[in-house]
Amino acid sequence: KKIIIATKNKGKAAEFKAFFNKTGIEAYSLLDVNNQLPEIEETEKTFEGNAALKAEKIADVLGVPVLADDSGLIVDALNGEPGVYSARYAGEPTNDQANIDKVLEKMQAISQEKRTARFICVLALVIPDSETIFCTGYCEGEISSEQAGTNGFGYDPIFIPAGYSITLAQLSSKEKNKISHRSNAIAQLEKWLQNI
Ligand code: ITT
Repeated sequence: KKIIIATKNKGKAAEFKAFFNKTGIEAYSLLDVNNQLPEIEETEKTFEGNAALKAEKIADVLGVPVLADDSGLIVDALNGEPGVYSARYAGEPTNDQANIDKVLEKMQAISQEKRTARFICVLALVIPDSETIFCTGYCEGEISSEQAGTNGFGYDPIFIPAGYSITLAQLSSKEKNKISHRSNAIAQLEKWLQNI
């Protein structure tokens, strides 16, 4: 059994591999596949739309089961920003440090109790000749006043999960994977994976 994870994001790929390692399914990301694959522009305005777009385009070309992840950070005090634009909040190509700096700067004047935020992960699973399956996971927390930690990727250094006093980037990957939006979404997907 084999699945392609339609991502070029190293951090995501590592988290999916850690999960699929525990199953009988071999997982490859787009960083491992060297076929001529289409460049996918994320043109949709929803996480579901972009996840479906990524999974369906790659499945069309490869004809095998494909899983795509569209995820992001939703900050209440920023009216839901960076949201679907999380990867390119400070411009393209993705620059995690510039994205972090932009969030911290915009939130400079906001007190700690108003810094609530959540990560969302929407997964789209395409198995050839069946309908696309969607699962959504969340991780609640707040934005720290300063960045801390070097583990993980993206906004992990400024996200303190609810019930913790350190950032996701200060947790081990094992600890992050117990509580993350991605592992929450993957848990809901598990029952569908037997159809692969
Ligand atoms: P692919 O489309 O190739 O999968 P991407 O990075 O462009 O990679 P998204 O469009 O889904 O993926 O953007 C997600 C962004 O949200 C990502 O670049 C991070 O900045 C942020 N993000 C998502 N999950 C995260 C996590 O677990 N920890 C920290 N930041 C995360």
